[in-house]
Amino acid sequence: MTELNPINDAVSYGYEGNVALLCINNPPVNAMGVAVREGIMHAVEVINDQAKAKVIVVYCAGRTFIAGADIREFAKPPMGPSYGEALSALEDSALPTVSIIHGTALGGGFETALATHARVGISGAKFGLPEVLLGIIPGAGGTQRLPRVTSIAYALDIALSGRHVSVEEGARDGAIDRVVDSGDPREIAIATGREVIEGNLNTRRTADIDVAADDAAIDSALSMVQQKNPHLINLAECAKAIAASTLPLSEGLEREADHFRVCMNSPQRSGLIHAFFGERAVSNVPEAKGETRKLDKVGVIGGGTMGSGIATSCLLAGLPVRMIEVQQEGLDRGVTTITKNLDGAVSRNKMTPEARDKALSNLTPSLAMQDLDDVDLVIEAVFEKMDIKKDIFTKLDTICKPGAILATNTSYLNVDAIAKVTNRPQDVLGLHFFSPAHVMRLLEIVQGEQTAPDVLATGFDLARTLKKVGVLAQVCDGFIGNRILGHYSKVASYLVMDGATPQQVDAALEGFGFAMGPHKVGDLAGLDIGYMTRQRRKEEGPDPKERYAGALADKICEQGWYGRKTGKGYYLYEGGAPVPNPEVDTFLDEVRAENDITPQDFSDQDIVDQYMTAMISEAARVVEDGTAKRPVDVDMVFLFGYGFPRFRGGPLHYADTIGAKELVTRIDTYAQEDPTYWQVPPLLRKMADDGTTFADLNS
Ligand code: 3H9
Repeated sequence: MTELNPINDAVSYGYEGNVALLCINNPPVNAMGVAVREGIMHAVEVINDQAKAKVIVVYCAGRTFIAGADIREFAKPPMGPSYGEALSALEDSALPTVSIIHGTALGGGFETALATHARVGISGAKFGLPEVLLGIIPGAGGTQRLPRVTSIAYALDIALSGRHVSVEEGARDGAIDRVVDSGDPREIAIATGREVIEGNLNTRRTADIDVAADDAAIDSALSMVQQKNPHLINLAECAKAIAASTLPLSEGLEREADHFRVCMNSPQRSGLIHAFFGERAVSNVPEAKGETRKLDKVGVIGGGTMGSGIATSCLLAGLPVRMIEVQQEGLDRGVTTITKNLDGAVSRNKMTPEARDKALSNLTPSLAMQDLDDVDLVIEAVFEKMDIKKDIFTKLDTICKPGAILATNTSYLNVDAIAKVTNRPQDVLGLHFFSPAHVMRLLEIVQGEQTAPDVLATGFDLARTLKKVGVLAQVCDGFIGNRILGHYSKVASYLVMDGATPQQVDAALEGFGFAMGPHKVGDLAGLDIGYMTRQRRKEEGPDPKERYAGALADKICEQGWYGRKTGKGYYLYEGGAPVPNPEVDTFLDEVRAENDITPQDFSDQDIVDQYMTAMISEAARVVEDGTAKRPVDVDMVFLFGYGFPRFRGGPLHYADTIGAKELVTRIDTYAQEDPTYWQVPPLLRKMADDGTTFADLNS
């Protein structure tokens, strides 16, 4: 095999007869950083100058073709040649250029392929323009060159969805010129080069292709993005850039650059990129690494919504599940729910009917807890009552084999108190799933006082197996997410008691970007859960100085109205869209009268500011006392478990956009009305004093 000559650390070139090879090798994903851009430019120049070849074939080493621009460079000042300069070198090369796609050619990677004169995909490879998912648009010619080789309508579909497309589909639509069977990218590069020389594969400059205008497709894309994602500015910018592809390429590229700049400068870009790296950062902790225990068979205790969702999630990942219930009726209900969940996956084309049948054959329902004697992991998902949980863990301690991991899915209760009833507290941890557990991607991995390191690492291993985002949390009432929720949800109640309506609070927060306001979420989750928690806290003796937030919700629950499942809550559910429940107004009048409250006016901005400041305050305390390891862990909990708008990056990323000083000023102002609830977290005060940010604490 001919040795390649390095241009720099990332790019090398060489010859196989008349075929010039241009190899990119920039692990792990061949991101197109400055060295790759520089290397491509120089290699194309050298190969053309040496005049030894008849074609240049670009391929990548490692697991994938170029997976995109190096996103980490976005935060730095521009360096080296631009993307446009590097890609023009390939497009304007006198020798024909061809790219060989394996793995995933994404963003700037696919744009590189579009700038070459032909594209060959290795079967199984994917391509796409996922830039919109990062808050930007394709900025290296993708909006101009993809319509040239396909059409405006197709380019809109690919660039606005960000979806990964099989090269087989691309070959049908013109994005890919040829698909070849699997093989080594270098061998395929050599064979493809020879095909070009022999005239068996046509090449042509993408820039020379004209684009047919399609105003109808552009108009419909613009109205679709406005309707579906009104918050995201980059989608419309992307559609407008694609509309410019009917211009000569150089003019179209200028338009693309203008639209790209708008997005690069937007806080949405920073929020979405924080989310991209944050999703990966949460498992980049020592606790997630190291030895793990075997995880071949799982037991789930409880066939309710939660237990069935957890079991579904495990079955979807190919894990055999033994599900335990105390009565046949509950067990049957659990099996029915799991079957429905899996049927739903089939109808959404997420799995085949055969895969569903195989998953169901992996489920063993049982009424005997003794049947958990051979599982590697048990996840208890029963009623939130400490006595019941203690009883179950006492039994598990005698039933389960040595080394089996015993997990509780409790949302609030003390994992250490549960672990203490066993003789193996080192094998116990919390695995807190979010409902519906087979859909929601968050898994809080709760470390008990005595949880063994390999048990914790196995928790992260489970998250990976279930394709979830595992976040480490320490024991406290509610862990990371529910503890913060418990704090800021009071503000939603105070705002309503003090003059806003539940609908106004919901609308203001939906305007901020939440898919649903807190009252709609409460109705959906079931108001009885919060009611029970408040009753429990009343028994434990609440802080007498703290203003009671549950007065209105209690009145609603006392009617037996628990939200959607009973047809009534803050809203009425009588088919169609929810409408405000008029009786809530009466309860609200009563609550205000009982508490001597004169209602005031709140603007939507007041509502968002108070709600977000409360969320950030408790989140700061959670970071300060170590319940969450870093601010980014809190952010990911909220993105993946609580419907926090992804484009805002998470509560603490958002906090940095406001600044600690302003947050402290706000809290001090709110505290004039209610000094018990509104207190400046010491961490926030310190950050305001020394001018630091939550981002500083992540690094
Ligand atoms: C773009 O191209 C803009 C252009 O239009 C030009 C504008 C001028 N940069 O996900 P993984 C890291 S925008 C830097 O775990 P997988 C990642 O953080 C870009 N780093 O692997 C991780 O690091 P660590 C458009 C990147 O096999 C490691 O690589 N492209 C980048 O599960 C492994 O990643 C995209 O949006 C990057 N672009 O999935 C594609 N990508 O080990 C983004 C990854 O330290 N990437 N890293 O945690 C992906 O979707 C997935 O990484 C991919 C591999 C599917 C490629």
